[in-house]
Amino acid sequence: MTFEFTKEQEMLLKMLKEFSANEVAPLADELDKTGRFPQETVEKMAKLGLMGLNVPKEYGGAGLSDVCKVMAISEIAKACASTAEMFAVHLLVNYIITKFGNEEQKKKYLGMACSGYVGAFALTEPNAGSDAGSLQTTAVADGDYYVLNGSKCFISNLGKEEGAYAVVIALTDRVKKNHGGMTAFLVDRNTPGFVVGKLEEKMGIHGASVSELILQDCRVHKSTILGKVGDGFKVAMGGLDSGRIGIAAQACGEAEAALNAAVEYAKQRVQFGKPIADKQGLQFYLADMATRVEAAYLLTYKAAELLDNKKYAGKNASMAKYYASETANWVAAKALQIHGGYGYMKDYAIERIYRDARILTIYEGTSEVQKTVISRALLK
Ligand code: COS
Repeated sequence: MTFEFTKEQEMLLKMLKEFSANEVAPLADELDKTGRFPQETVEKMAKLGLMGLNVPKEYGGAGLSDVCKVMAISEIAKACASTAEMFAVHLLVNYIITKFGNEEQKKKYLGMACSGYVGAFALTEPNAGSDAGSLQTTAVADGDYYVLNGSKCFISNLGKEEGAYAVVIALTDRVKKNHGGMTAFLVDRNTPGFVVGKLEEKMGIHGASVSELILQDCRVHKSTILGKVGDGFKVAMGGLDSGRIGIAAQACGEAEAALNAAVEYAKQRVQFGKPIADKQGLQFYLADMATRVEAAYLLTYKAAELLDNKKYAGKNASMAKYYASETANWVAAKALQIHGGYGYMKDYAIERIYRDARILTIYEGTSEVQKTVISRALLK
């Protein structure tokens, strides 16, 4: 184990910091206010190779590790949570296609991913959130085709125009139902019957597109199956082992942004004749915040390294996601407190960071689901 980045990773970090500062941060406030999707950023990220960061080189990607993924998502998240959310979900879909896709699927979809076509992951349904095993969308075989019917909700990276393809989990066997009866499909957005429904209005991450997906007699060829028939739950859960590390990285970046904002504010805000940073009570807040941020990063990098070394990473991914997302919320709340009344106003970035952080303990598995995964791994 090493706590140092390699020379190549240091170069990547430098590029990421410049890109985040020059291209991502300047849009954060505007995306929050307008709720528009940052398409121009996606295109710039594709040119830099970021949209294919975790795609193997033979499919046109950068072929970088999960550790590099953590670096990339957290750097973007420091500048803009909405952009980081788009990126984290896109890299999750890349991971699923790389791990479970056949040659033809990899060539087509990973190629699209690298050139900036954003991917979506459609698991959640109105009655299947934490209990992902109870989904009801069906895929009925009809010769060489399957006909998909059902409705998915809260699907990230699916919006008015964005979201070119989605990994859709559906029931192919209603008798086996639950886990063994599910299959994953890789569905093009332009397939008839693939209908993007209501675009959600959210508390935070306004620039990230989150929509309903309605499948109405959506007929897909059997060649769209990802992995094997009946493996859908494993595809989803296996994908989330990596996806949760991505959200943990996003949480680390957002937590660090909140900490940095608090440090800056505490140094320049004068009360009782001195900067408020002189108050020991406040210094102790900052010390606790910084310690938790550091711990969140270490957990996240550890989980990523396990995945890179092809070891079981599910428990550590859940630990990282649980701790980092709770930390981002705790640190953002403390940072807002340090800003006092100004922190509650939209003039300061901490107001947005605080709202953006709230989703982190919920999506890609709530904190309670992460604790279930961790405790099951301990007790099995
Ligand atoms: N990788 C591969 N397979 C896995 C797996 C993983 N990480 N996790 C579970 N499985 C397999 C299990 O081994 C089991 O296989 P067998 O039936 O062959 O034994 C099967 O999947 C069912 O697992 P389990 O019994 O743990 O399923 P549960 O229904 O109890 O669900 C939780 C477990 C709650 C952990 C799961 O439903 C979950 O993660 N829910 C949250 C979903 C989520 O994150 N949604 C967000 C979507 S993106 S915003």
